[in-house]
Amino acid sequence: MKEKKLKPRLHVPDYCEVETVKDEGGKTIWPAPADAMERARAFIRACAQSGKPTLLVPDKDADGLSSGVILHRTLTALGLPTDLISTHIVTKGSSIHDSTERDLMSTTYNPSYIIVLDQGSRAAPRVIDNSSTKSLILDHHLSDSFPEDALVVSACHYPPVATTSLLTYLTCLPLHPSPTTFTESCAYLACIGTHGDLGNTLKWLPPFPDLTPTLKQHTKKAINEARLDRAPSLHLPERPSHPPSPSYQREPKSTPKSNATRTAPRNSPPTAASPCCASTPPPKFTP
Ligand SMILES: [Mn+2]
Repeated sequence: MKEKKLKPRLHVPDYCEVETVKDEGGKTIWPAPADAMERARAFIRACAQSGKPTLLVPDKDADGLSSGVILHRTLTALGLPTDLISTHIVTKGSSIHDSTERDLMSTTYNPSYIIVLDQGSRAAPRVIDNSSTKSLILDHHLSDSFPEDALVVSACHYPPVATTSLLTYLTCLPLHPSPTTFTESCAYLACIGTHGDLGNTLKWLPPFPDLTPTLKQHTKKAINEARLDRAPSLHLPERPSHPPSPSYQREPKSTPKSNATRTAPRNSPPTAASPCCASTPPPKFTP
């Protein structure tokens, strides 16, 4: 009597198949408000032209590291010498808001510009205690509170919520003198970061950009292997000639294989409104 046998096949919507937020003119706002992205571009341009010490603070997972590399390549393409760009990886178990990290970032690098990527946010004092340091935050973790005096571009309220690497890629794209060259050198990073956070079943439907050529060139297999290894090919910018230490690719000894906190996010596709931003154990980089 019941329709058990005739049950229609359920359509499981893809991550991208959600209602988008529209502006007053009915135009989709994605991956973040256009004016905020323009302000970020102005920040990045000014930073590149400043000739001053710049600090990148990416999260230590595939999404964060991919974002960092995209930004590093953008800044250097716009003329900032590589020796002026440093990268700080937050100590395991700490956040950028901890006083030890704030002191480290301030005293070790004394940056004029600081760009925080994929770290999550909360209400906090300035990113570092230096009133002349300019701060930019690119993120997609759900938050309405941010450090003081920072320029914030967040994708968190604009479904399908973009990853930070995708947000960074789309923010940087118009800045490049040669968009084709930029796409060739950075689109795969947006793919690695995005698959790292959202899983490898993502269909890349609009408003996500069509990165079919990139996914054909690098293959989903290569991209997924890279993100599962926490992007071992993503050398941090300041040490491009040094391959990651073996510990970068190994599970920490204390992490059992069945650890649910690690495996669950991989098997449970996140929703567009609530992206998976599961943190993974940090790579062993010493800045
Ligand atoms: Mn992320």
